[in-house]
Amino acid sequence: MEVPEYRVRDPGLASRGRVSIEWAEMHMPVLMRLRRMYSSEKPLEGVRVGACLHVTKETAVLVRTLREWGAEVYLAASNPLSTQDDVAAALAAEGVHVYAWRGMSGEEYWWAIRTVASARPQIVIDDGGDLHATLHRDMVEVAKSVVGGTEETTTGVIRLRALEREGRLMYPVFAVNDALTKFLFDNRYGTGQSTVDGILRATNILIAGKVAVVAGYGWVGRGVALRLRGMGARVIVTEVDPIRALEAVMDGFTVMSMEEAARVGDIFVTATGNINVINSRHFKAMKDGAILANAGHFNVEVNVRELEEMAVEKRVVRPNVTEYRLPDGRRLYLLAEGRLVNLVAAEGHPSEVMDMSFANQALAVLRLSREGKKLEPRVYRVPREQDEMVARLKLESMGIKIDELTEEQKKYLESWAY
Ligand code: XFA
Repeated sequence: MEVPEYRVRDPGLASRGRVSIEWAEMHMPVLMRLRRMYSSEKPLEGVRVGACLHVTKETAVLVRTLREWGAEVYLAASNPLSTQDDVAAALAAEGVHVYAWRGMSGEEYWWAIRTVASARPQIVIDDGGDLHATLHRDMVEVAKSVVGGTEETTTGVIRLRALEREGRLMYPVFAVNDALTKFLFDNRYGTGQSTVDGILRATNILIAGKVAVVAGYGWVGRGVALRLRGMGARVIVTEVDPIRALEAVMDGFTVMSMEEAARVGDIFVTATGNINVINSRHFKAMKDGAILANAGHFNVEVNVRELEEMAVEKRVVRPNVTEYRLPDGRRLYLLAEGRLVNLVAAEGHPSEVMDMSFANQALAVLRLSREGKKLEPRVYRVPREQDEMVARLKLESMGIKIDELTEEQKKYLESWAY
């Protein structure tokens, strides 16, 4: 197979992409600090890194860091629609082997992943597990020479744990997703903010004084509820788990069933990870003008099919806002067709949270290059020290100093440990 140096939409977009990457660098201080810390050592000299990631300005900051450390990087898109074409062009112009453009076909998507795999990477970074799966399914000879890998998402980690259980995992993988400095921050603060951002960009409404209903009080729900409250909404939380519901009450939110909340809410945000959370029973009870947005699982939390069936009329009133008129004349407004409002109507996670995810990625890659050969083919959590290092560097970047235990305090704690 003829392997091109790179394949992108339009190499002419490179200069715009460079400016965009520099903007992300300004807001990713941990990754930039790590880049400088190991740049003279060149710890990845001669290492081929194969990556399957959303090709965004933030990913570019990670890729530039790995290259600064000496790596040769091969990069495929981890989703056919998430590529920022100007960023891809900038990376190609810098010598990254990038195979990604927005709107790739399914066939092109898998071609790009196979192309990255056929470069025989020693280290593999993935977001969603498609590159790991391709290596294990179709390119076993290449997988044999992989020293180790990382995985960015929950879905990918689940797929890798299944491989591990079946005894088929061929190299050690760090589950970057499970790092505290990753999932606690991107779900709560990344999705929390970008969801509100998406609602604002789509609707341009005033949040203050509105009754907002947040379905689900997991990390995403907590973040969304916190931010909506911060902007002056009266926030109602709905939950199925009694412990989480109680937490929401004690955090000062009003808790009730969706049945009740449906009658009083102005804005509804789903963040449960489940299906059919808002359905025809609720549509029947909602106020004229109610706004519906999803921050949870793809497009299944709001039952769009039932809304379509109930409606007598439907029209797009603004980008990402669809009005559904019900038989009694009430109008409901669905944002982003029920898909993830923070991706469709805003820009996903802010760079500052990707900073911590990708600092964990970079440190996991460094760890694999040093100790990968000694590790069993298992799924590993990132070590606590790494998590703490990322948090410390983030604090330092913000100019925040924290206390340290004295020797006396350490002894005191240890003496009570038994
Ligand atoms: C696109 C990401 C997905 C972009 C890219 C361009 C724009 C907006 C699709 C993505 C993920 Cl599925 O990036 C977002 Cl204009 N991200 C991650 C992200 N989010 N994820 C919110 O931002 C986390 C997640 C999601 C959606 C976990 C599980 C399921 C779905 C990659 C990225 N984001 C930063 C983009 N800043 C411009 O680099």
